[in-house]
Amino acid sequence: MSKNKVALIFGITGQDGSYLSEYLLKKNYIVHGVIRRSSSFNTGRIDHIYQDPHKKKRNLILHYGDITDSISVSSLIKKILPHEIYNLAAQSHVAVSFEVPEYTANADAIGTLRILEAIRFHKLQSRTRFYQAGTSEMYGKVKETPQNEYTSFYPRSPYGVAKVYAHWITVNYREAYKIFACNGILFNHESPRRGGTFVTKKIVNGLCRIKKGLQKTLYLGNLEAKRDWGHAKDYAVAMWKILQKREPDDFVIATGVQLTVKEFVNLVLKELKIDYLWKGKGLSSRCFIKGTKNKIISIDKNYFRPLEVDTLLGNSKKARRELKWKPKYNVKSMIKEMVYEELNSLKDDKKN
Ligand code: NAP
Ligand code: F7E
Repeated sequence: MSKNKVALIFGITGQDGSYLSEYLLKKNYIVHGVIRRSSSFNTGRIDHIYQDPHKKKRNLILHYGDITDSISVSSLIKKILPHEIYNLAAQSHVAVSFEVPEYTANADAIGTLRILEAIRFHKLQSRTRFYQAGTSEMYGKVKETPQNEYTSFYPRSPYGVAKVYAHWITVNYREAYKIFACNGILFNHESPRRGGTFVTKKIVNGLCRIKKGLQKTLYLGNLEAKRDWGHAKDYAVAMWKILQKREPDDFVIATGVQLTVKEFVNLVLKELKIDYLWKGKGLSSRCFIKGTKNKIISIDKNYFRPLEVDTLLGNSKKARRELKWKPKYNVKSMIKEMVYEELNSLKDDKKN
C-alpha cells in the first residue's frame, strides 16, 4: 500500500485548484481532480502538471464528474477513498449568480451537501477530512469591520446566499456526524491565473493591452467598492494548513489591507508607467492618459450589480496564531507579478 496521502479536489481546473494541486504534489500527495466535460479544453491552468494516463505510476489523476451530479460525486469518493477532500468547485462569479441563481444554488450550496453526504454514507468519517471554500461574500452588508470568524453573515447575492448554506451544512455535518469538516472563509484572492471576468484580471489585461496599443478603452463598473485582495498561491497554503489541525475548525484568511477598485487601477497604471488623470465621479468617471484626449477607462453601468458589497476587510488573526499562516505577497508584489505575466502572454499572443 502506498504511504502517500491521497487528496481529491473538486474544482481542480480553477485558479485555486491549480495552485493547491501544485502545492500538494510538492508534498508528495497523490492528487485526484474532478474535471467537467466541456466543448473546448478547460485544463489550461493544470496542463503544466498533467501526467500521461498511460504512465504506470502517476500522482495526478483526473476524473470526469460534476458537483451537481450526486452519483458521480458519491462514486468518485467511494472509489478514491481520499484522506482529504477540497471542495473548490463553484459557480464563483458574483454578478453571474444573479443571472443563474438556481444553478448557483445547486452547485455552490447543494454541491457541498452532496460531498458531505457521500462521506457520511460511505462511513469515511475516520479517514476523510473535508475543506469547504467559504467566502467573504457571506459577510455582504457587513455587520462590523474588520470581519472575523464571529462576524454575522448578511449575503448580498445568490452566490453569497448559497455559500452561507454551504458554510452551515459543513458545521452541521461536523457536529452531527463527527466529520473533520472545516470552512476557510477566504477574502478575494487573485493571481495571473485569475479568470478574465474578475475585476483585477480584467484591469491588468485591459491596461496591458492599452499599453501595447492593442486596445483603446477599458470599461468598468463600480470603482468605489473596497476589497481585501491577497494572492491565490498564499491562500492555497492556508487551505492545506486548515486540514492539518488537530481539531476541525473555521478560519478567516485575509491580508488585512483594503483598497478600492479605483486604487487598484491606479497601482496597475503606476506599474505600467502610464501617466494618468481622472475626471468626473460615479457613472461619469473617466481616466485619460495625462496631457492627451486618450480616454483609457470609462464606466459601463451594465457592470454594476443589482446589489453591491461595498466594503470587505478581513481579520485573520486566528489563522496567523493557530495555523502560523502568513501571506508572502502583498497587493503591490501581486500586481507586479500579474502585470509581468500579462505582458509576457501578450507577447506570446502576438507571435501566434
Ligand atoms: P474558479 O477559478 O471560478 O474555479 C472554479 C472551479 O469550479 C473550476 O474548476 C470549475 O470548473 C469548477 N466548477 C464549477 N462548476 C462546477 C460543477 N458544476 N461541477 C464541478 N466543478 C465545477 O474559482 P476560484 O477563484 O479558483 O475559487 C475556488 C473556490 O473558492 C470557489 O468555490 C469560490 O467560490 C471560492 N472562493 C474564491 C475566492 C476568490 O477570491 N478567488 C474567494 C473566496 C472563495 P471549470 O474550469 O470547468 O469551469
Ligand atoms: O468584483 C467591482 C465589483 O468580480 C470585485 C469572487 O472570487 O471574490 C470574488 O467576488 C469588485 C466588485 O469579485 C467591475 O462590483 C467594478 O465590487 O472581481 P469581482 P467579487 O465580486 O468581490 C469573492 C471573495 C468570491 O468569493 C467570489 O467567488 O469590483 N467591479 N467593475 C467589477 N467587477 C467585475 N467583475 N467587472 C467589472 O468590470
